[in-house]
Amino acid sequence: MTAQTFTTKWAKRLAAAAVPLFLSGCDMVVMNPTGDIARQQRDLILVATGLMLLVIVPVLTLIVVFALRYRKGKNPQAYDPGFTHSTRIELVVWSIPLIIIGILGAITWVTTHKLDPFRPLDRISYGRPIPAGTKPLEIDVVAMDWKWLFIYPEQGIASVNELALPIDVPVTFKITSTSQMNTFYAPTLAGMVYAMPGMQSMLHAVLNEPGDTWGYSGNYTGAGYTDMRFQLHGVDQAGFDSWVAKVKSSPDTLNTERYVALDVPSEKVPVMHFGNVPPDIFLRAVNQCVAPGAPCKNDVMRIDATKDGATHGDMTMAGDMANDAHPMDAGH
Ligand SMILES: [Cu+2]
Repeated sequence: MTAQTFTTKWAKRLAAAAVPLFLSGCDMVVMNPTGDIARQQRDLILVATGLMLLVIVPVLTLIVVFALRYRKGKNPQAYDPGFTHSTRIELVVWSIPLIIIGILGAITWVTTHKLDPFRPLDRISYGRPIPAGTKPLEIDVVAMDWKWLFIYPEQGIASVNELALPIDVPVTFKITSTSQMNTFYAPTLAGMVYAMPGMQSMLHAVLNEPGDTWGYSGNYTGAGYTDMRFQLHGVDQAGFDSWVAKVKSSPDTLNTERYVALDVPSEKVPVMHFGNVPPDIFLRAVNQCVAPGAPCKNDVMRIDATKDGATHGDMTMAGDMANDAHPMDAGH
């Protein structure tokens, strides 16, 4: 095989391998968000990438330019073996990266706090502040092996592997897991937030456009992981009300026995609706005491604290975390 045909062959192979990259452009959900938080995260990705390209593009271009311009025999008068220092070059190679790092650092600092999942929203979307008196919708998320349980405490309903969100309504997700560490991730809505057993993490987000998409766990958790996905329905208020009514009409109740049975590892779980949910089920899920006889972690901790005679105060795990000035870090 000649060098020529070898190169051509590999060029063709590379081109063929690149085709799916372009075709897959239509489901790059991270780049096509429908929620304000995910949109700001997308913009952050674009700005950070753009700033880094300010270094990468000139460097890659200069590699080629230097190779062509200073190659042997091309430009003999430019050959300067005594060269050691140029203040101009030093200024350029130090100042530009420092400026870029400064800008990146400032943007990262601001957005890290602004897009903190624990921080309540201050707008519905760009230029649309949250109307005074708006109460966010609370949805409690429980990651199980291998399905997602969504509890709507105000509506008294729950669903499995199906999440309906009214558009332009701020949502407060309270998130936990029953056995493994998962991440709650709806790419069009917002970034990933850890779901951990015995703990509660949080996410404030809002969906701005109607439509059906999906979410999953960003953490691999074993056999049933691949099908541990949920449908995400973005609907208007009327659509949400009728969805709630539909779920409410289900005769199934998420009582203790039902919850314990649901928590048993299972795969490819279909969508389920529960028309009735005990109000304390999520608090018990976080404290891992839904099963009859299981001691609640918050109670155990309180008793332990009293036994020591220590003055730890009230160490409720789920109770007041939402209002904590220093909530447990969501990302670690
Ligand atoms: Cu943790």
